[in-house]
Amino acid sequence: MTDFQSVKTVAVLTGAGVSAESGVPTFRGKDGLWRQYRVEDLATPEAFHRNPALVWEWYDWRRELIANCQPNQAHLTLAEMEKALPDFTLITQNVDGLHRRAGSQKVVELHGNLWDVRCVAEGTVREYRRVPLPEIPPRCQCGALLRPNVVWFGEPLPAEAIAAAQEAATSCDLMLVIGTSGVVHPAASLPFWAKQGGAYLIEINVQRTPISTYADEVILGPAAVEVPRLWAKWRQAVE
Ligand code: BV8
Repeated sequence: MTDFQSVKTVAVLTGAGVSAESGVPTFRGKDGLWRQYRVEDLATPEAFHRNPALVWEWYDWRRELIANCQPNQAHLTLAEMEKALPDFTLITQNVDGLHRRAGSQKVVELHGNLWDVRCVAEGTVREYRRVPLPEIPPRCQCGALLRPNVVWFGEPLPAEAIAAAQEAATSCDLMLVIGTSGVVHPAASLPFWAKQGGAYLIEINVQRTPISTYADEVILGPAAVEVPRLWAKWRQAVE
């Protein structure tokens, strides 16, 4: 049982499962993300170099889908927790931007955000929310290709994001791990570092994962139900 009274610093790691009830398909679930492709085949610099139009078709499809999705009770509760708790860091692997739309301010986006684009020549990043894209692949004024400002397989995570995530994971008293299959590194090692740092580890997922083997508590259920339920218990315990 969690001793909420003694919790001072909280870190949360979310994956695609936290957005599932908003209608955003997960990566490795039965519905799979897109046609017959695997995320590992499309979300790579090589795939983009080989066929930028195909990779942008995938992102255009995801952007259009996500533009019509709303944050769910899990996103909204995490935004409420950030306001209520003195030291709270939300780390996400998701690129859908739903945590910010739910009102979370301090979000460490480990894998970037699919609403931002980056010029492959100049490296400049800007928000670009048009759906569907007027041209595929989109180009910068300089004429070079634009790419989604996300981290693809084989690419390093943004230095400041991974540093902030590691700092939060190794110094927190409690880490909540919500809706991740725990297979993509280095994000998947953050719960391990939290545990190593002495944190109490709670996992919320609809099924067990490699993280379940060392979590202190595994709550099996949908995030949109279990995150609000946990926060209600937490508030009651500290009142
Ligand atoms: C790097 C952005 C080095 C793009 C993504 C062998 C072993 C270990 C590692 C590797 C290896 N070979 C290669 C690697 C490294 C590789 C990696 O980890 N590969 C894996 C596949 C083995 N990692 C990398 O390449 C990373 N970079 O290592 O760089 C480096 C260093 C210096 C210089 C050069 C290089 C980059 C990884 C980032 C890849 N980008 N996304 C985009 O999204 O468009 S990853 C992609 O997977 C998403 O970000 C996603 O978030 C992430 C993880 O997936 P999950 O979020 O966990 O989603 P998933 O569908 O898997 O699971 C959903 C979960 O939710 C399930 O558990 C399900 O049960 C649960 N669920 C479902 N519904 C609900 C629910 N839970 C609660 N409620 C519900 N309703």
